[in-house]
Amino acid sequence: MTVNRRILTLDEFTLQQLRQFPTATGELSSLLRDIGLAAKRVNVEVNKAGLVDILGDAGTINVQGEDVKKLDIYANNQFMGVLQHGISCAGIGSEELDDFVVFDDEVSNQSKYVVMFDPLDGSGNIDVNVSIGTIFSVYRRVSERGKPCVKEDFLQPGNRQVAAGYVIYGSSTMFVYATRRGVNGFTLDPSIGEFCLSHPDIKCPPSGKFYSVNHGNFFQYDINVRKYIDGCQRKTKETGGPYTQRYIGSMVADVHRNLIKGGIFMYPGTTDKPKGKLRLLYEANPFAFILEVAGGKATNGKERILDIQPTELHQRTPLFIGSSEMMAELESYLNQE
Ligand code: P6P
Repeated sequence: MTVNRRILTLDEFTLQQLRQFPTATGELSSLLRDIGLAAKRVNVEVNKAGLVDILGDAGTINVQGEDVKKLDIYANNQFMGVLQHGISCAGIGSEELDDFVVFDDEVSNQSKYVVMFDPLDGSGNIDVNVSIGTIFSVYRRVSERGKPCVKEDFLQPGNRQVAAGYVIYGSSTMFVYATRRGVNGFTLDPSIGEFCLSHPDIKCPPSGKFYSVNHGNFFQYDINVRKYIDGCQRKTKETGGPYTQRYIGSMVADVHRNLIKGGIFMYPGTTDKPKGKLRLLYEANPFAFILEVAGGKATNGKERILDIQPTELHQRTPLFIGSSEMMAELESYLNQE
C-alpha cells in the first residue's frame, strides 16, 4: 500500500532528523518545537494588532534607547517563557533585555543549549503593517552542567552555532531554520495550527537582482561602499543587471527575500554609527549562519561575521550578507585602496 506523501509538520521534520542520529537526546528538536509554539502565539497577536489595544508604544524605552512597542514585550515574554519552562535551554540573551538571563533552576542547569534572540525585529513597522520577524540563534553550552557562564557559554563566536532561524510574520507566517545539514522553511497552516514543510533544502542563488540598503545614509558610507552601490545602479542586461533596489526596513523580510530569490543586503557602518546598527549576537550571526549553510556569505566588510569573537550582548556590527557572487563583487570594491 503506498502512503501518500504527506506534508511534514515542523515537529515531524525535526523528529525525522533526530532519528538519523541515534545518540541524539532530542533536546534540539524539543527546543525548536518550543520556539515554534511561541511563534504561533506571537503570530496570533501580530495578526490582530490593529484590532486590540496592543498597537503602539508601551511607553517604555529598551536598552537600545528605542520606543518599545507592546508587541515587543509580549513577544519577548512568549519566547523567554517557553525556553525557561522547556528542557533544552539553560539561559538566553534577548534584544529586549539589558543583560543575559541565566535560568538557574534544576532542569535548566542540566540543559544543553543557550539561545540568543530578537523577539520582534522591525517592530517600528508594526503600526504600518509591514512584515516583521523573530530571529534566534542556538549554541551548545561549553561549560559542563550547572549554572552557565556568560563569557564561556553566551559569548561564543557565530561559527559555534548549532542552529539558527527566524519567523517572518508576513503575507503568510513562515518558520525558517538552519542546522549544518541544511536550511528548511515551514509555512503556518492556520487550519491545523502547524508549521508545514513548504521550502525544503533552501539554497541561496549565487547571484540575483536585488540590492538592499538604506540610501538615506549614502553619503555617510565608506567611499568603496558608495562605489559599489553606484555600480549596482549602473548594472545593465549586459553586466548582469539591471538590479532592483528593495529595502523595506525590516531585516527579516529583506534578508528572507534575498535568501530565496538571490540578492545582497547591506547595513554598513556610517559616520554617525561606525559599527552600523545591527546586533551581532541576535541579528547578524543567525542570518550569517543561515546564509552560509544555504551557500551565501556574510561579512562585516573586513572579516567573516561568524568568526567575530563577541564581547557583549548588544554589540553592533556592520553587515553585508547575501548571494556568493554578489558578495564577491562587493568585496572586490571593499578591498580597493
Ligand atoms: P534603518 C529594524 O529597526 C532594524 O533593526 C532592521 O530590521 C532593519 O533592517 C533596520 O533596523 C532598518 O534600519 O536605519 O534603515 O531604518
